[in-house]
Amino acid sequence: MSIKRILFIPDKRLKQICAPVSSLTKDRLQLIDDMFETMYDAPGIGLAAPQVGILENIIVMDCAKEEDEKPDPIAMINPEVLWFSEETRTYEEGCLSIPEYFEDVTRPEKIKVRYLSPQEELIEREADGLLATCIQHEVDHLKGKLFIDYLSRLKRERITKKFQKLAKLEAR
Ligand code: K1U
Ligand code: ZN
Repeated sequence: MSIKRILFIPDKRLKQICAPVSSLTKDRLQLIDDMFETMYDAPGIGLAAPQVGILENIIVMDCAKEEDEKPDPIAMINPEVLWFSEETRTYEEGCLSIPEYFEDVTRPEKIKVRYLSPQEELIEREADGLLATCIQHEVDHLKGKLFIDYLSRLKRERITKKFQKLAKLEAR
């Protein structure tokens, strides 16, 4: 297993549309293990493959946040959100590709998602609360969409400029 480098905005790979996974090879199963290790190390509650530079439809998450909660690792391959509830929920989201920046985002409270598990089972399940928020955040990553795309243009431009400056300093 290995910890991968997480890409930060304005890396162009974070704005690309990812490709469906056609087969679960040994390399892809290894990637899933590495994504879990990278997510737990960060730490975070989710991670999408493009955040580690792989433009494929793979996400991992573990929304068991409390110390006394049992870990609940979930990997989804080719996830598709089939249904969104009308009720919404607002949560202060963060993103490992935009470190130390948090803002409220309102999304559907409940969803139904279909995906392939690493064991190649086709799974359909409903999710609510933090898990539903996290799945939507991660599925957005696969479409090149970031949580800052839900914010006002002013807020989005401000945070993007900050990270553009940091990237320029690092490239020197
Ligand atoms: O996809 C990512 O960038 C990971 C992101 C997932 C996420 C957070 C909040 C709402 C929806 C999706 C994170 O994990 S940011 C870090 C974070 O939220 C966290 C870190 C440590 C403990 C608890 C939460
Ligand atoms: Zn994110």
